[in-house]
Amino acid sequence: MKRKQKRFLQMTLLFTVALIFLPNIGLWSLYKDKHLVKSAEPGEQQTFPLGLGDGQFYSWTDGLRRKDWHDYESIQKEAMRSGKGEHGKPYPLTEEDHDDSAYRENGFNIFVSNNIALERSLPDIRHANCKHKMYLERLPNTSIIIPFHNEGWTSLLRTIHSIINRTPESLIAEIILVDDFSEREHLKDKLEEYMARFSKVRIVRTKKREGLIRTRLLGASMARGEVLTFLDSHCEVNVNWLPPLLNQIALNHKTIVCPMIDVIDHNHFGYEAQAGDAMRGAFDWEMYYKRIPIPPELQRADPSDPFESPVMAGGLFAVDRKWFWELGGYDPGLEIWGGEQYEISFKVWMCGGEMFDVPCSRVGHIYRKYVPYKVPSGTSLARNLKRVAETWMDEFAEYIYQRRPEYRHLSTGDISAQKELRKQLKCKDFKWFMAAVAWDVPKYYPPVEPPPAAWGEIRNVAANLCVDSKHGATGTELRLDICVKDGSERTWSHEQDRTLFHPVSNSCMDCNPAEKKIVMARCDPLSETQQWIFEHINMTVLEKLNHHASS
Ligand code: LR7
Ligand code: MN
Repeated sequence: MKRKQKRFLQMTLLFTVALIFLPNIGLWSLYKDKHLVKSAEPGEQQTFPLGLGDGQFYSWTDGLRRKDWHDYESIQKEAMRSGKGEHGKPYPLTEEDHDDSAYRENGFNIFVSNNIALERSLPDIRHANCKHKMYLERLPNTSIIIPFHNEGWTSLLRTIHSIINRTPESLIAEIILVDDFSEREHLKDKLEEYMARFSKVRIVRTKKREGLIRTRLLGASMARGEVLTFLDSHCEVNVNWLPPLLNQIALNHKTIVCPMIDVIDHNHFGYEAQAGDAMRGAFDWEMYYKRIPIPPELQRADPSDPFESPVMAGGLFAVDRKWFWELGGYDPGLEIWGGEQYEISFKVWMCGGEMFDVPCSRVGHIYRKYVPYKVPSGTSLARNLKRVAETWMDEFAEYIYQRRPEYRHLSTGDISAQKELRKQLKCKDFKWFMAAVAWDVPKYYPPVEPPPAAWGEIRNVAANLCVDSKHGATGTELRLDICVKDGSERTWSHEQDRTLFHPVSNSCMDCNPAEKKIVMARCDPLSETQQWIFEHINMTVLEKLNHHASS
C-alpha cells in the first residue's frame, strides 16, 4: 500500500514536471520561442519567427499586440550615406583642428562638429538580439525634454535631427527645448527660426539662470506627453532607441528606464560604446558616479533584456509623467549641476518603483573635455550632494562625512519638504536600498575601508633587498633596493581588495600583462592587473600584527 502510494506520487510529480517543461506540449512552450500569433488573420493561428519587418502585428500569448518598430526605409537610407564622420567614424583631424580654441566654448571640438553632417549616420552597435525584438503596438507617447545652457549650434541641432530621423513620429508628443538663460546669439532668434520647420519642437526659456535641474523641471511642467524623456543637449540617438524604453514603462508605469549611453569622442566625434558596455550604475562614498559589472545573479538569459541599475548617470532617461510628479519631480532646491541623478534614483527605488537600463536603446553623448560654462558663486556640488544625502541616505550619510569632513558644516538649506514627501510616499529606508538594490556596490566601494591584510616592506629572501618604488624622469618605476628600517619609500600595504598600495606615491602596483612588465599606476581596485595574490598569508600572525599595530 505504502509503496503504491509512493509510486503514485512519483508518477504525478513526473507528469506535472512534463506538463510544465516538455517542449511543444508543456506550459513552458507558451512562453518559449515567444509564441507569436499573426493578428491580421484571425482564426487561423500561425507561428512566425521573430523580427519580420512586414508591418504586421503579432501578439504574444499574453494577448498584447506587438510589432516591429524599426523604420527599415530610413535604416536603408542611412546605410548609403558617405562622408567625413558618417557611420560614427572619427573625423580625420589635422594638427590645427586640435587647437584649444576649438574646445574653449563647449569643452568639445566644435570645429569637428561643424564639419560633419547634422544628419550623419551612426553604426548599429546593439546586441544582435535587439534587431528582432518587437514591442507593444500601443506605446505611450512622450515629451522629449532637452535643457541647454550655451550649447554649441551644431551639437544642439544634431541632437534634434537625430531624434526626428530615428524616432517614430507617432511616439513624439513634442520636443521641448528649455533654454537655461543662455547668452549666445545663435540660441535666440536664429534658433526659433530654424526650429520653425519642425512642428513638434517648442522652445521655452528660464527667466534667470536656474541650473539643469530646475530647467528640466520647467520643461516637465509644460509637457503634455504620457511619458517624459530627458536628454542632454549634445546627444545623438541611435536606431530604434525609443520603443524599447516606452515598452518597459507600458508594462509597469512605476519604472524609470535609461538607454545605454555611448561615447561621442570630444576630439573627433567617433561613436562607440563605453568601456565594458553594459554595466550597473553605482557610486563611491565620496558620491562619485561609478559603473560596476552586472553581477552573475542579475545577468539575463538574453543579454539584450533590460537589467536593474541602482543609480542612473543622470541626463538620459524616460519616466511616466504622472508618476514623476507623484514622486515630487526633482528637489527644486538643487542648484546648477549634480546630485539630482542620486536623488531621483534613490527616490524611485525606495518609494515603490524600479529602474532599468535597456541594452536595445542606445544614445550617444559627447563627454566633454572640461566644463565650459560658468557656475554662479554660492552654488556647489557639495551642497547638492549633502541635500540628497540628508534627505535619503539616513545613517549612511556618515560615510560621506568621514571622507569629506568639510561637508559636516555645510548648510543644505531647508529640506523639510523633501523629508515630508519621503514620509508621505511611505518610502523604504536607505538600509533597505543598500541590501535589496545596491547590494553589490560595497564589494567595490566598501563604506568602511577594510584594514590592510599585510603591510610594511616586501623583502626578497635571496637578495635580501626590498621592493622600492621610485619616482624618476620616466615616471614611477619599481626596483630593488637595500631594506632600510623606517624607509617609508619601501612601505607597502596589501589591501583586502588584493591591491598593493604604496602610500608614498599614492599609487598601486600594476602590470602590463602583454609585455610582462611590473609598473606603478593610479589605484583602481576594479582592474585585475592591479590585483596580487600572496600564495600564503598567515592569518594568525597577521592578526597578532594587527593587534600590535593597533595597541
Ligand atoms: O546650468 C546649467 N543649465 C543647463 O541647462 C548647466 C547645464 N545645463 C544643461 C546642459 O546644456 C546639458 O544639456 O544640462 C544638461 C547637462 O549638463 P552637462 O552636459 O554639462 O552635464 P554632464 O553631461 O557633464 O553630466 C551628467 O551629470 C549631470 C549631473 O547633474 C547631469 O545629470 C547630466 O545630465 C549628466 N549627463 C549624462 O548623464 C550623460 C552621460 C554622462 C555621464 C555620466
Ligand atoms: Mn552632457
